[in-house]
Amino acid sequence: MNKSILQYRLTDAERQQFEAEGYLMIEDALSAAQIADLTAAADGIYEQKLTDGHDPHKALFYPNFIPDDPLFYNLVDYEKTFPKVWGILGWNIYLYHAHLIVTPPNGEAPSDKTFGWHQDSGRVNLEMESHPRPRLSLKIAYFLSDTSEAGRGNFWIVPGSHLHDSIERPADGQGQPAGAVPVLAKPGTAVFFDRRLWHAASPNWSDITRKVLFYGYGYRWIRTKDDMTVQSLWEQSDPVKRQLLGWGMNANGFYSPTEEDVPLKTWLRENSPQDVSA
Ligand SMILES: O=C(O)CCC(=O)C(=O)O
Repeated sequence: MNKSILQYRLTDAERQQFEAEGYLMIEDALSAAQIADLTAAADGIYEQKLTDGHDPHKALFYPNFIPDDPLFYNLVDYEKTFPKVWGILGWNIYLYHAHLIVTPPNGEAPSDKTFGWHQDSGRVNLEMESHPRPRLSLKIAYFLSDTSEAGRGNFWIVPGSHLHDSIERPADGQGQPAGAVPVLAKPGTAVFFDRRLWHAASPNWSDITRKVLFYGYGYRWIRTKDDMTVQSLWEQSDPVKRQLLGWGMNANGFYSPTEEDVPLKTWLRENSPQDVSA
C-alpha cells in the first residue's frame, strides 16, 4: 500500500459526522473516468442478467461481484475511502460482503408506500443482547448514476438512527418513519453508513436507471454474507489487500490475530502509528 493513501485519513469532522449521524458522504470520490469504466462493467453484468431472464422492471441485487472485474477489485482498498474504514473500525477488518444494485425505472406512478426499512446483518440484531446494538460493520455505497434528486431509486436513511434498536413505521403502511430522508448523491459520491443506521431502498420513479456498488467491511471474526469467492485474487494482492480479501494464517487468527494475520496493523504501525489501537 502506498503511503500517499494517508492524505485521505478520516478527519475529526468526518468522525464526528459518522458518530453522530451514522453516515458520511464523500463527493467526487470517483473521477469521471472511473465512473464511466465502472458503469460499463456494471452494465455488462446487468445486460447478461437481463439476457438470463431478469425482470427489466425489478431491481437487480447481485452479490459477490468483486471477482467479475479488476475495476471492482481495485476499489477494495481504494485510497480515497479505505483509510476512513480503518479510521472507524480499526485494523482487524476485511471485506465481508459486496453487492451491486441496479434499479431500473419501475414504470409506475410515485406512491407513498412505506419502504423496507432495516438495519443490516439480519439475525445479528435479534441474537446479540446489548443496547445500543454494536456497530460491527459498515458499508461504502459508490453511486455511479445520478441520484441527486429524489424519486430516482434513492438510498433512504434516518440520520442519527444508528443508536436506536427500533424505529416506528407508519401503521397504515403509508409514508416513511419520522426523520427519513433520501440521500441525494451525485455520480462519484461515496456514502459510508454504519450497519445499524436504519435505511431502505426506494422505487425508481424516474427514467434514469440507478446503479450503486456496495462494499461491506467488518471485523475478521464476522462470517462472509455472500459467497465472496475472492480467494483466487490473493496471489496477485499485496499483504494488506490479501487481509481485506479474507486471508488469514489459521482459524484462531481471526479472533486472536498474530502480526502475520493482520498486515494492515503492521503497515499502520510503521506509517500511521496513531491509527493503531490495542
Ligand atoms: O439499494 C439501496 O438503496 C439500499 C441497499 C441496502 O439496503 C443495503 O445495502 O443494505
